[in-house]
Amino acid sequence: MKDVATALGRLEELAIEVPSWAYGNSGTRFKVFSTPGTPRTIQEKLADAAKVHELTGLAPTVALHIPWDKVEDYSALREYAADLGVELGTINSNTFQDDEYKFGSLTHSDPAVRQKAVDHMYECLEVMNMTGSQDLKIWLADGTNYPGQGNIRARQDWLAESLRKVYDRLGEDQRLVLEYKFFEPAFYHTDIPDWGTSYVHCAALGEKAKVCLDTGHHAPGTNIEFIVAQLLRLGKLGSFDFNSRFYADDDLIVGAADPFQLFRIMYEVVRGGGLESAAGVAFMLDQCHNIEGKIPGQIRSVLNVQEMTARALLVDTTALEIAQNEGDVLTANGIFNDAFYTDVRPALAEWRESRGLPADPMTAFKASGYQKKINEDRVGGQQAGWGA
Ligand code: PSV
Ligand code: MN
Repeated sequence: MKDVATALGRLEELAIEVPSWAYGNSGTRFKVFSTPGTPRTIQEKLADAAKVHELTGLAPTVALHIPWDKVEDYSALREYAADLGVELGTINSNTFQDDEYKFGSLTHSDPAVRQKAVDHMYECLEVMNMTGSQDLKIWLADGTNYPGQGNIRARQDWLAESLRKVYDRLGEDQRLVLEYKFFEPAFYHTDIPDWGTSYVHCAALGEKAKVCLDTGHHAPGTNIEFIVAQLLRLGKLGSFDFNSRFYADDDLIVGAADPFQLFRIMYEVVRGGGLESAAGVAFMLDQCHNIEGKIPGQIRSVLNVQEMTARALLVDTTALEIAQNEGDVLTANGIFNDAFYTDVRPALAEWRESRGLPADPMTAFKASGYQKKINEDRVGGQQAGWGA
């Protein structure tokens, strides 16, 4: 195995973007529980996100969702974030909550609806110009529920046409990241169901279009690390939306359901050069905290990504390659697993302390009194939720 200190040295390169919506209330179609201290405004969401960064040193940027986080003055919001010690990150578009989008947005058969969705993307690009954000994330709820309901072939053409309009407006340093999901809210067919479809559109668009891989958007049993390896190989892995799932798009804490899967994904990231900034892979969370504390939920999430990255960095790649080339199946498997089973938590605690961070950010959050303070301060008003 590689030396722990050398491996941890590379962790400096890891930054994980947190989503503004993780700090708001969320739930299932059965119930949304409200929680004391939940932010009422984007400014309060940013304050909570800044706390996560302050205690972990891992989350310097915050993704916004438009229109959920719409404000009058984005330059002021940018400064507000900077004063808190964070920056505004990816702008997530939203073409799934307007009545006109019932049968699709960028893929709708009606050109007027497609144009409305394109105009929303233009609005997001303008927001990006003011926030200094690099990425426009597009996830579409588009699809159909019944065979025959829509022209699945024509919808691909409309999608390509709409995406082209958006792509052509990107600024020099801006990118479009296209997220795929094989089901929900449409159940018969989804217009961007898989990485291949996303890749096909991104390849046609050009260099500034990349694939967004949301770890919750695959069928059970899908080998996600293979997709990571392939997209890195093609230079098309733009970003991750990290979360974890037992059944579907559960949006649970990344690494909670299957830490070994997260380790395997991070191993492919490391191997494919995805940790290096030149690779341009943005690591983001896309999660909801329905029953657990939201801020500690986010702290635990970024720590999980860091921990599995640290373990991935421990893999003795030289020995592994030799075993692989010799066809020594069990030695290769053993080398891989040795890294996964290594407890890096004490080394990570030391690593944090050496950087002036709390050894245990979860305990530090509890001791900080921050939750008590926001519970007392944030009384009245409308708590933020999925849609506000
Ligand atoms: C859709 O399930 C998704 O993963 C997209 O990224 C959305 O923007 C996000 O969830 C909303 O939570
Ligand atoms: Mn997502």
